[in-house]
Amino acid sequence: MIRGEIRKNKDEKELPSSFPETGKEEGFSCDISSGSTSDGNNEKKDEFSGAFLVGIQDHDTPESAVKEYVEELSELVKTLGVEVKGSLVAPLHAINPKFYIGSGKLEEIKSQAKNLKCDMLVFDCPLGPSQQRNIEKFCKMQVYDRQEVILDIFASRAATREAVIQVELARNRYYLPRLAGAWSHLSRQQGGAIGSRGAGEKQIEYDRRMVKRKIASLEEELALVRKQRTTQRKSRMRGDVANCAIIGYTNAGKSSLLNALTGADVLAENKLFATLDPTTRRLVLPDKTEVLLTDTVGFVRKLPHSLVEAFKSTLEEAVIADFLLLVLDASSPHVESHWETTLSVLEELKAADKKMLVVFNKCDLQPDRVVMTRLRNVAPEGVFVSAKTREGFDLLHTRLASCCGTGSHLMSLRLPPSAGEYISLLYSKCNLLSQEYDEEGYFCAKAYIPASLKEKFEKYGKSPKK
Ligand SMILES: Nc1nc2c(ncn2[C@@H]2O[C@H](COP(=O)(O)OP(=O)(O)OP(=O)(O)O)[C@@H](O)[C@H]2O)c(=O)[nH]1
Ligand SMILES: [Mg+2]
Repeated sequence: MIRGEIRKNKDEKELPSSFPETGKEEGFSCDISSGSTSDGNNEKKDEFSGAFLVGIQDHDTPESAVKEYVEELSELVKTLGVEVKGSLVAPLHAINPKFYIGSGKLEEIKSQAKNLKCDMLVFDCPLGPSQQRNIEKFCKMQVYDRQEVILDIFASRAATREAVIQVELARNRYYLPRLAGAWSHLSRQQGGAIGSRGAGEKQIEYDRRMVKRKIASLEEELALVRKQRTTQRKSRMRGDVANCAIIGYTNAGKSSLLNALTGADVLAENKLFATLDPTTRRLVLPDKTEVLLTDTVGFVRKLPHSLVEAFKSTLEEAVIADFLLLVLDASSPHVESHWETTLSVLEELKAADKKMLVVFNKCDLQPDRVVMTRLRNVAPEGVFVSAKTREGFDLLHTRLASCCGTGSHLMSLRLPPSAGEYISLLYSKCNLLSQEYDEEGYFCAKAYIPASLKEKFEKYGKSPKK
């Protein structure tokens, strides 16, 4: 693991013995500490005894939003298996190139974290490689930023070859600029004349070359896997059936909805990023319209760009779908901001103007009528469902059918005995309401025909019998 290697080398460094004295700065703390960790992935459970979180309050972000971000960061850290013992919000007037935040605030963070026996500091902002190193030296504890936490969660979730390569690629890209700090102690130990290159410097260059080579080979491997995915996708797209991507914030219930609608058995858990790989299942709606539903990776605020890049082919499921089913967790107090984030990730993927069916899930967990009315006002076209109780599924089916085209069409047909292929299509793909053979041996039927087949059947259409 690259991080481990960097850590190992970093730990050999001498750490400064004195710290700058600075005054306290304003700020506030939010109470997100928790005595327990999520029962999800325990990758880091044994590595760290506790995490201290640092939220960032800049001019543009309201206090309530900062608190929400810290709460979410807490969920992410707990997903890693690390207990969150405390947090603090640091004000940010201007970015301090050395520590990102002011050194006085950092002193306060260090002391609070030490008192709570934390050995992991997690910043809710992207830290530059040297800022991360400087904070580690200053606080004498391991420092993570939100991106690295998300990368680690993805790494622990990746199961298929494609997901493993994608995550490894993102992690290598993240750590490449961070290699410098790992060996700088060797350069310092060597001293050496100006112009000569220390052992540390040579080692960094060697490591950089290795990581770059690794990135190149991962990119090659990913290109191969993607080719296979594209072939599978093409065969899926060639059919008459509409493609719908289920998208939304992580933990909104996308996989649960796919399972409840289609009887699939996709892993649905109370964990962030339970799904990394897209799964496609066929759904036959009550009017016999068929639709292919694809479950996708969840979105989150500040999704690391390296991950968006690496997961592009997975995320592209949303781009290539005929329409999107946007799942929102109606029971979350942050449902509106999750919606905004989802839209901004879609914008990044250039899929924001796709036809979209908004679905509020987990309605069984939202007893507050006021909240429901507010959501109804925000999204009058939204469908309110529960993947658990199947409440709202009738309307969801109808809306899905209408997204698949103009829905299905009621047609009266008269098919000659030679049109056997069409008759079997009527049985298999349409909702047959009535059928009879007339005196000339023609098959007369009244049926709901899916939009995708309407044109095909039109030549046998006749005006409905009175
Ligand atoms: N009560 C209730 N719980 C639900 C409902 N839908 C999903 N859940 C629960 O919410 C949690 C997350 O569900 P998932 O289906 O894994 O969510 P997801 O959107 O696929 O999550 P990621 O794959 O992590 O992005 C699980 O514990 C589900 O059992 C619902 O309608 N009602
Ligand atoms: Mg899922």
